[in-house]
Amino acid sequence: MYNSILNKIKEYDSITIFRHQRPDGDCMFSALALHSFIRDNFKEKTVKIAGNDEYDIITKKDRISDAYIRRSLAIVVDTATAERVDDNRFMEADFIIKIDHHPAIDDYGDINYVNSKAAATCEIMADMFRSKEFSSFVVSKKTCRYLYCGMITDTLNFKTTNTTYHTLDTASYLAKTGDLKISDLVEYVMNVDLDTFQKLSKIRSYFKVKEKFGYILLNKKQLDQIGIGAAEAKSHIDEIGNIDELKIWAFAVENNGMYDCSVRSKRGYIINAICSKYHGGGHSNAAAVKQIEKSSLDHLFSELIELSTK
Ligand SMILES: [Mn+2]
Repeated sequence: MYNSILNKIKEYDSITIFRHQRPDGDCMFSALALHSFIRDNFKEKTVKIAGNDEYDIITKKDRISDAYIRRSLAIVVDTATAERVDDNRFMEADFIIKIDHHPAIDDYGDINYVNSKAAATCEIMADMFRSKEFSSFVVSKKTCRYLYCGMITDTLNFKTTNTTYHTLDTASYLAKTGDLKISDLVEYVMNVDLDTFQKLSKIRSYFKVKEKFGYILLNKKQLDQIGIGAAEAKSHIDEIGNIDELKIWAFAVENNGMYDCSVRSKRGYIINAICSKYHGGGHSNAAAVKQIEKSSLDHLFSELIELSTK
């Protein structure tokens, strides 16, 4: 696998890195890490990052012509399905490599490097960079920093259910190789500003509990009153993620007259199967659905409430 990926990177002069819509930290930082790795080791190649949606603390998007993409090797990171890719021109690339840690429901790559046991795409990418096959290449401090930042965003600083010995071993490798200032990086990706903190206080006042299921549901009017966008509000689901009594929790927002909802759960409470009934998906303990009717959202919540009692 590593050799076939490496050979493709060697083969192409033009590389385009793609990521998913509304990128999170793991997605953004794995794209940046790959970009920096290719820059450091293949100076004669051009490498660009596609995608229009921004990630709040750091973003990079290049203007890329159709012709460039057609002659490119496309490497798509952290994206489970083809329809989630931010910029569907990736399908026109000459060759496609998928690198991801979501359950493999869509093998849209010509090479699919998927490890759903990894806590983050950055963890997989670090595996590749430290492999025997890649051993003659430089893994710079900057690359290590990006990978570490991606890992802490997806694992909430190493506390999600998918954090393993291997996750920490990878983090340790990155900390050593990159000479990382760990607390500075945690501050950089995890701190919130005062305005956000005050909005979060208002958001928390909408928190409700049914059985062992806790949720926040905000309609358009409530979002406007708080002064926060639907996607941004929902990204704060981890605010309700540390409650002893709860097995499952969700954050739903009205968005264009429909509802988007993120769901999280404790180990043993498998939620992606339920979310997939509503055309959503994700990991066993972190999943989401998008653009469903209020009545479907009510059904989803009933299923989650029932599961939470088991
Ligand atoms: Mn991820």
